[in-house]
Amino acid sequence: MAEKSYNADDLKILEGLEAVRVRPGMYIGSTGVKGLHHILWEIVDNSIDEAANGYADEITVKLWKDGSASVRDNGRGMPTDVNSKVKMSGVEIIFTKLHAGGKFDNNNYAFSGGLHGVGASVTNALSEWLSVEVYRGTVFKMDFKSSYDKERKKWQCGIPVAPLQNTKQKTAEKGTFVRFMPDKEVFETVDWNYETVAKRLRELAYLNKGVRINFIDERERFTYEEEVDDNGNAVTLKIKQPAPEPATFKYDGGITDFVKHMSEDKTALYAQPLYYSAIKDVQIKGAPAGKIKVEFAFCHTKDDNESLYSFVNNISTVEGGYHETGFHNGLLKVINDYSRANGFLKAKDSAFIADDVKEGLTAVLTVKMNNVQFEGQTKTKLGNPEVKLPVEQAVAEGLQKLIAERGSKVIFDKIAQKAKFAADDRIKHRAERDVAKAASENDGLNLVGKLAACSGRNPEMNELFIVEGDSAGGTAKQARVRQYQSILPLRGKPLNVQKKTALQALQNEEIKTLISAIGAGFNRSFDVEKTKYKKVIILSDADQDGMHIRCILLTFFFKYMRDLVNAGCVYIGMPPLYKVYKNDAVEYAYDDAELDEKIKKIGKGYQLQRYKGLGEMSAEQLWETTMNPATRNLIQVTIENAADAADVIDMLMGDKVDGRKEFLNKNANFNKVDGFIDKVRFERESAGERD
Ligand code: 0RA
Repeated sequence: MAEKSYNADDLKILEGLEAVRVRPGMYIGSTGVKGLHHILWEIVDNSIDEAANGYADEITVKLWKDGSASVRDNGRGMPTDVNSKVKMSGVEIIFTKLHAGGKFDNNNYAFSGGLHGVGASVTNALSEWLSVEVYRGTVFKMDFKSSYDKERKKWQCGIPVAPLQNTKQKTAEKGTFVRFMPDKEVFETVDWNYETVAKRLRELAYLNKGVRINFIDERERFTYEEEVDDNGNAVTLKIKQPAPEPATFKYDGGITDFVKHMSEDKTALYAQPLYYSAIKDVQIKGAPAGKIKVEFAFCHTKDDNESLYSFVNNISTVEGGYHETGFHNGLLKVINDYSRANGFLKAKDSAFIADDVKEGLTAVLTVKMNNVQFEGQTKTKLGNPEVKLPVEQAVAEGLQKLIAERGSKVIFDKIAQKAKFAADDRIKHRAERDVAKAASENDGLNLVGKLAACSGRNPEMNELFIVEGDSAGGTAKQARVRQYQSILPLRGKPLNVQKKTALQALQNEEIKTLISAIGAGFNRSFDVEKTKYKKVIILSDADQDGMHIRCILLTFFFKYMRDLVNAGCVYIGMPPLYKVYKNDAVEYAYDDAELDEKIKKIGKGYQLQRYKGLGEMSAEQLWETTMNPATRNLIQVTIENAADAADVIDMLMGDKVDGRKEFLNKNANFNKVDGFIDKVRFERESAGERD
């Protein structure tokens, strides 16, 4: 791409940073762990834009010991010249003015990272400090700081310590380095999650072929063990764990490599994924005529399910949207035409429906465009209807070109054959829906002796606890408030539905019971409006088995009751890991960090109990720590967590021992539930009458 002339005069200026400090949620969604990572993505996105437009090919993200994070790229370096209107350097504008940057005039970059897109200034506003270095012949430096101005009763955030300084120190390097310390006063947690960062960086590397992305995590990590000293007192040992090795992500095959990776554990019907990319015109309502870049890669596997990862401007659109519809339409149209022309569909056969061509489809779809509208519960659904047609056209045109290529007939024959099997199966197995319906309706029959149902009939209020083990189930039954809490104890491990068909799943007793208990159907007939519980809470032990059970259940919900997850009705209960006590004083700790805090609170001579399972708790303790809405911790499951659950099972139970060890090391603290979920604490005025 030819360099466009660009300087600080092109940077647009909007409003001040206090607004961000006053209402962080407006800019970054939440101040939980998601919001925390959001301010890192803002910085990463800038470097990705620089790379996507051909100016940089290496990005390094580092998590420092002190809790700060940094992003380095080898691009052109942020503009260091002074904007003649505002008399500020480009760097200062980028970090102190909202929405500043080349992004919004669409001149400097063809397309750039969307949703995030609130700009690096938001990261600055929500950081204790931020420092920038630009390497352009010499090293330029600038520091920013946030503090509370007591006199003016106002946050001074992201204030330059001094103007951009040219240190005159010569450098052969090029690019930008940004390091910042998230503000502990803003965020509920400032604990970066290794997996979240690694997963996103890997994804970005797939989406930006050839770009090398390094990830270094230098933070110290500890685990705690209890021991009894010579005098019989409990002492807690703090044990330092090794930091993970630096990781590098670089994929010369881009999304084709992504598809290969996604189908690694599956049996592919053809070895090389199909790939195409095209640029189409698009006319978004209320915006000037524009372009949309459509890129996709896919293969078919022997799986029943579709796994489609779609992205808009590098942002994962978990909830789908019009680009996915366009993709499916294009694929369906071409496969239908091909199948008619090549005898896979006879004159008497009706055309395939989308589900038929989706079976076993493993695909990545990415679009890049301007004027994106994100919708949905988690703002991960593409809401621009105008996108559907150009995507459909790009896909149809791409597949037709691929069909015309030598050797590809074998592949399309396999796709058509697979669709035909799926269609036949669909027609034969209408029965499935009837079975599911029956399972939903015969609650009285199925549940005797298993479910301790609540007496209340208000789904808004009602909670279903799915409890690991009969004995913990018994304790939970004693602990509950009968009026609105139901207990479903699980005997052993539920069926892992990942590799099972819907019909096989329905033959499993535990699963039937679960479907009956929730009472809203199953799979395609699932209707979230009918759920008897607005909170379905998974309660398992804080160990590997417990994690496995949790993942199996999440996989089930993801696959067969996805709308229940989408509606935010699925939760993970968090039993405490420790009890710290002395005489009558009792404190519970839900993770290791909290343990330190609670030990300090109780003081010298404390005793420590580490809970190994729910079964070790009395009904009173279980109520107080895990079930009482006023005091418990619940984690609301997001669709992303549920989607990840199947991968976690593969890792835990599969034969790749190395992956498992690594995963367990990184997630040693099981109670943090795979890390990346916002913790919610519920308050309710009255907890109700207990049994
Ligand atoms: C706009 C123009 C120029 C560079 C950048 C943006 C730029 C921004 C970031 C943010 C992180 N890394 C970055 N790298 C580059 C070019 C300015 C010029 O050529 O004068």
